[in-house]
Amino acid sequence: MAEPRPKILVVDDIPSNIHVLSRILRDEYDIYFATDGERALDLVQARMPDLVLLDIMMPGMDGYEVCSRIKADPAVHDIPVIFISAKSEVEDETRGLEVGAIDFITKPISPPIVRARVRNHLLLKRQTDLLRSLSFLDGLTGIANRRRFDETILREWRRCGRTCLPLSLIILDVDHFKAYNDQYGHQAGDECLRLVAEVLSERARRPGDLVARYGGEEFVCLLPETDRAGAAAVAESFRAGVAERGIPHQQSPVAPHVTISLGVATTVPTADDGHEILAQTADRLLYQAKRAGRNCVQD
Ligand code: GH3
Ligand code: MG
Ligand code: MG
Ligand code: MG
Repeated sequence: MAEPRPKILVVDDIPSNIHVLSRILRDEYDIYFATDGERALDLVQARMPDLVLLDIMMPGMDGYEVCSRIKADPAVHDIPVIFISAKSEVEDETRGLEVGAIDFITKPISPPIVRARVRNHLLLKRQTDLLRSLSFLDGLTGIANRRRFDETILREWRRCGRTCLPLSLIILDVDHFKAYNDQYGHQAGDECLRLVAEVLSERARRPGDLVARYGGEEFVCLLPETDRAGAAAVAESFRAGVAERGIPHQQSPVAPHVTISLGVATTVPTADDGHEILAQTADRLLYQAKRAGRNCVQD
């Protein structure tokens, strides 16, 4: 699939300046424009451009203020801003870079330089985005990693606390996985973990559900706005799904195929508790599931 064309927001109070920049860039990029700061901030939120070309001197909110506000908002602060301004003193450029711009181009502009700088910054942005997304993925299974989970549970704990809705957590662990590795080898063990991750991902389908590798052969599933019965049903579906996958495990005393044990915790977050209570409870119930003979859910 072809990559979508990058989106560039051009902000300048003088329409002819916007026109010039648009002519230089429109063959390669989708151009949006705004003639004042307020409108620019609205468009940044609504269009999520890949880059902003920003004038400084504008009536009302000036470019420095627009840039500061973009950089103060975590939802959009990664969008690179390049100032394009007739202001050319050292102090102007310094201030622009200090409020968070990635570059500073002085008017009158040179079209090839604008094109080249825009291209370079977009390339850098794409590489940064790619690295960030990889930093949240587990290298073995391709699902979310512990870092993504830690970040998400913090956010969901606060959000469900505000809305007084239950938050559920499933922790699960592959049964007798040491014996599996010993019998089939470490590579087959890795493949087994990939298959388990696949089953879990197929079965946690609500938007907002997060399946992650917690470490080793343990996985977690965070279920926002899900009560105890709902979470227990998802856990049972995980258990059945892994068993039905029928991954042979001859050494397992539980069944001739790979099985998992699961603990499920549900709570409506309060300000008094930390989110750790969820993992502690789910972990304790997982341990009980192991003691109860494995291949089962405890909630
Ligand atoms: P239980 O049913 O009580 O969970 O027994 P178990 O054998 O699964 O538990 P134990 O904690 O003793 O063993 C976990 C094993 O998981 C040991 C470790 O080598 C293996 N393991 C952890 N991470 C990986 C991995 O990324 N790949 C592979 N192949 N094995 C892993
Ligand atoms: Mg101006
Ligand atoms: Mg384990
Ligand atoms: Mg295990």
